Amino acid sequence: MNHHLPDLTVPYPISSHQVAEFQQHGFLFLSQVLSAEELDAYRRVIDAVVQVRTKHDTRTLAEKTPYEQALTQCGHLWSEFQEVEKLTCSPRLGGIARDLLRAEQVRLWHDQALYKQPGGRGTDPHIDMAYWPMLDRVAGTIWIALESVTLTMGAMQFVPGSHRINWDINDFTIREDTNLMDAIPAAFRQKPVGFDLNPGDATFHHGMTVHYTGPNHSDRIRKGMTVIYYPDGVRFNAHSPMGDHHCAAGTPHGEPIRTPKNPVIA
Ligand SMILES: O=C(O)CCC(=O)C(=O)O
Repeated sequence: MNHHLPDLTVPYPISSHQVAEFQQHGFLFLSQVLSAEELDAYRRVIDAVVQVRTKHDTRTLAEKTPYEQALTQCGHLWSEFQEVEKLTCSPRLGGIARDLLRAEQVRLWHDQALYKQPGGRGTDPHIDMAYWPMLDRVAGTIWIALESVTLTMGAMQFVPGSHRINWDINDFTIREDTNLMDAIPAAFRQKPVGFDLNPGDATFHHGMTVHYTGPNHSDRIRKGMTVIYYPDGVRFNAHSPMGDHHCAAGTPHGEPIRTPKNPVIA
């Protein structure tokens, strides 16, 4: 790969109104985080690295596991591909996370490209924090549409205010329970909200927000690129079922997660 890649140093401005909206609902729509030119350059990069990661997998959709039928997941791309590092570790994306999470500084948890094949299953309702061994439940994900992503092809949907539900995130069933929507306490049952995204549009959601997608009813791959950030100082939970997560390797219980895999981004 030898693409010319735009620098993403110019900040994406976040207003105090947007911060308040994110804090209230647990997610936010962000129009044109990447310009058409920027998006085009990085979409080529992500397409290429997903191809590298998946080229030996010749299975049909039907032959894949139920999880894989929902998502082709290629994670931790930034540490393997310098071109992706320019996106994942960019001040622009990190700055959005820092501002919305009201952090002094944010660190990287990890990135992942999430492609949903034509006919692919919906992504089951879940909360991300159940997959991360963090004592402090503050982190968020930016989800960038690499092409047009409509609700009928599996755009993200969020339950407003659900980030305030006090789940026992160390309970295994929170991760495995595909009926998480039914487990939402009555006081938090709100109609999910989703967005049709143009290329370069994004959403940002809190790690405690319940979210999911419908199936990909289109004949095109639904292409999303995601990056997870957390405020510097968030501490490691060694007692989490995810306590062996390699992104926190070597961190003692209760200490801030600051490994070489978690550079300060913004
Ligand atoms: O892309 C998807 O379908 C799911 C993504 C997701 O759950 C996330 O980024 O937290």
